Amino acid sequence: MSDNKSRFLAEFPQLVSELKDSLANYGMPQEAIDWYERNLNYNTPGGKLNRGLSVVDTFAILKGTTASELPQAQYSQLALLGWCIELLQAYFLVADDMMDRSITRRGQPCWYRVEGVNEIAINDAFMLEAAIYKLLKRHFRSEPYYIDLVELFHEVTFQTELGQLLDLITAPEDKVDLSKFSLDKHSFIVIFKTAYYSFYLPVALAMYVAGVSDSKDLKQAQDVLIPLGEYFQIQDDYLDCYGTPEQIGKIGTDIQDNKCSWIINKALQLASPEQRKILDENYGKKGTQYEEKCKEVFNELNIQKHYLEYEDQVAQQIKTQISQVDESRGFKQAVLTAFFNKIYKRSK
Ligand code: GPP
Ligand code: MG
Ligand code: MG
Ligand code: MG
Repeated sequence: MSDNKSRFLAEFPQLVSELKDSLANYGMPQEAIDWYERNLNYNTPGGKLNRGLSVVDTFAILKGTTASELPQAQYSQLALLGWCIELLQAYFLVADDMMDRSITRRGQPCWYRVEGVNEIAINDAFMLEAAIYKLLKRHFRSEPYYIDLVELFHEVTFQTELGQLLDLITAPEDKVDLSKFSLDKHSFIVIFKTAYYSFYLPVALAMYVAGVSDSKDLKQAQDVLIPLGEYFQIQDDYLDCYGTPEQIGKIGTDIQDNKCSWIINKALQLASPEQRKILDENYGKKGTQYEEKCKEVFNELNIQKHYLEYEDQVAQQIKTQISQVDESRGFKQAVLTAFFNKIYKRSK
């Protein structure tokens, strides 16, 4: 593991301990405190941690230094914000896995499938979200930008919920109608369900702390990070179909779940009437035999080649956009390039 990641991980136990203390202060019995601890540890730290690490990295770039050179107290403050995004992500994933009926996440059973958890996972998701505001209050209440941080988390959470709503109602379980899908609708869904919280949020948080938060700069950041986040979710859609569970830590569910994913939208653009008929008859049905039929059509259509073309084209466009960013007020192109490099051609 990189030093970067292990230093970040080393901050987490302290936060768990503070959150446990806050339950103890309400007089909660030990078994509830233990449950919360297990919820936090099972669902928060096991991922790639890209979102959390990016808060620290972005701040360092804005200050013209590196994460490893930040003094410990400052590092801890930034890492705390990073962990708040990871808590937001944990909250979303626990809930999303129930809604998507997923089996595994990060190479282990989804939380709701753990023995004895079941629907308690709903409340556990709420409590992961609540942890964000407990920690922000405790660590940032006296900062002039405290309310900006709180409002940003609220806004981005709502945007994600809007995206999730559209993701779900576009994929009804009982009524498959591929004519409801389109690449435009896909774009809206993924920008809202993924791009704001995964890409704009970490950068905007670091910008507030660094004092580089002119509305023009927040907009410049957003204008690049949203297409970058859209690209990231298209990678997620692609890997759902073509990644192995060992690679991605989860078993793809999009085809059987009738999801409006990039893959099916691309296939619909390219399919012959015969291929379209096969997709109409097999997409969104429970059963691997139906899923396999869809995958055969995707292979005939050479979806993988179209994905690589899309990737080249979007990479060019994002690089051009980054090169046009105005650095005169202290925002830096390098923040965006670092993000781009983290995800370009990812396979997990
Ligand atoms: C990812 O979609 C979207 C989210 C994790 C946002 C969930 C939002 C909520 C308000 C619960 P996905 O289902 O494609 O992700 P994955 O493939 O990781 O399951
Ligand atoms: Mg899911
Ligand atoms: Mg989902
Ligand atoms: Mg997915």
